[in-house]
Amino acid sequence: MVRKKEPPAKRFDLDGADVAVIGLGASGRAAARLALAKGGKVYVSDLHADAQTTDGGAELRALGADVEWGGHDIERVAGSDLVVVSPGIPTGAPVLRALTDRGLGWISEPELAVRYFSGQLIAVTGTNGKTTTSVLLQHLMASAGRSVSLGGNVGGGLAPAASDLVLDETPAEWWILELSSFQLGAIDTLRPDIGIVTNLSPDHLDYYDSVQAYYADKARLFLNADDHVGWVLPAGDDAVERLAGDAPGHRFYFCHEPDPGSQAFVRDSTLTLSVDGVEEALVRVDELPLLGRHNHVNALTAALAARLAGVDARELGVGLRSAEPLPHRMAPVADVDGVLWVNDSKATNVAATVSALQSLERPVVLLLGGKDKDEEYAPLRSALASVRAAVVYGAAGPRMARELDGVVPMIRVDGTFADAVDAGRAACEPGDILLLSPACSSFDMFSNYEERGRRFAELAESGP
Ligand code: UMA
Repeated sequence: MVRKKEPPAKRFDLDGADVAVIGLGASGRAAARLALAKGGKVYVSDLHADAQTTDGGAELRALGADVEWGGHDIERVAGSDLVVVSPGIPTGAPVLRALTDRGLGWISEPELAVRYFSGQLIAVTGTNGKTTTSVLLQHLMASAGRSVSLGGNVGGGLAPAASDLVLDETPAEWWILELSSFQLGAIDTLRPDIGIVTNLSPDHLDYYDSVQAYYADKARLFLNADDHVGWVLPAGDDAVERLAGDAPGHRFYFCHEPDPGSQAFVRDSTLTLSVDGVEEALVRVDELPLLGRHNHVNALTAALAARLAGVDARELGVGLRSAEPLPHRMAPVADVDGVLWVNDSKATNVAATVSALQSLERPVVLLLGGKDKDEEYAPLRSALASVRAAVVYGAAGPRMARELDGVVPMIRVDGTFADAVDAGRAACEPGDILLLSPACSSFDMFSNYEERGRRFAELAESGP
């Protein structure tokens, strides 16, 4: 359905070129491996020198890279033919400021990867639901027999960085890349054949100066748009429409309610597509193995994109019935004395928690807290109205307690994560859901949201 783009006019030859890679995380390591494989003379550096960093560095050294940890040689970086920057490095970091001051630019790792890919690209961005949508889309295409690989910002060990896909022995015909705003902020030639925006709301305000700056990076998805691109967008979302502006391409819309302008919706409790003006019923929502209304929307999004990629309605029905929930995203982890424990630790911002709460029909006791990312908590107020009790904990606890005062019975816990979970357990009645959907990142108590989610599941098993 979506026509293939013209081959790129410009080739990118790294043979003998000086390539600087900033950061020795998953992204930097993948970029360095790819640049080495393409004949580049690679210098990789990282500000830190912890064991994970030095182990990664040693691997790259063995492959022929020049590796430095504990700092960046700014002159060397500035003198390189190409600089590839890891997404977690703020543009205000001294090494990037030094490049900016010299009028020099850099690219992100997925931009490097797509320069060596001539197949069809599906790019997935948005504030929430990116990973669920991307993984489900891969499942729908793979189960329909398409040659497809998933990579990018996915994380959690579920998929590699984009550059690793280039080095696959048998390259896939289709790539699905999940792209964060940080990665999109430094693209240059990347142009999707199908581009998806799941939704848009404020996030990463600990990194960006303003919501506008975050949206501006997201908007770069549309940078190289042409008439061949199929855009998959939420219906009636003004912020997303502003992001897309007047970008060329065909727009297709998804929406939970049947909306006259949308091509994917729920009608009579059934996920339905209407791409060519003929309605195609895919699967009843109660047959979908993913919990919650927002997951129905993620499924509509993925199904619409797969349909544009040529998967037919029958194949989509089969794929949707065999989908599996992702870990840490509305994942039921235990049923303890009639209380369903649901791990939504990946909800690291307010919008994700609001959407989790809106998607559940049973009474909820909510665990809320973590590292404060300077987001406003007020948008939680109306969603909290239906909650039996909220336990607020962690570094964000005091501000949450202040900003949400009087909205919901609130239990303030100043102790450990286990203390917070115990308080939540005690507040539940049989039939309730104990929901970890904390609206904050985990870094005040854990190294990442996965560790937080695993701890929650362990506490369900171990009892009070
Ligand atoms: N560093 C420097 N100099 C600096 C600052 C940092 O060298 O001035 C170093 C750090 O010491 C660290 C590295 O740079 O070693 C930074 O790595 P990174 O934070 O970019 O992380 P990676 O391990 O490379 O993983 C990144 C994505 N992480 C982030 O965007 C924060 C991963 O997304 C992604 O899977 C991976 O690239 C491959 O594409 C994870 C994520 O949390 C899942 N993403 C955020 C999200 O989804 O909300 C955006």
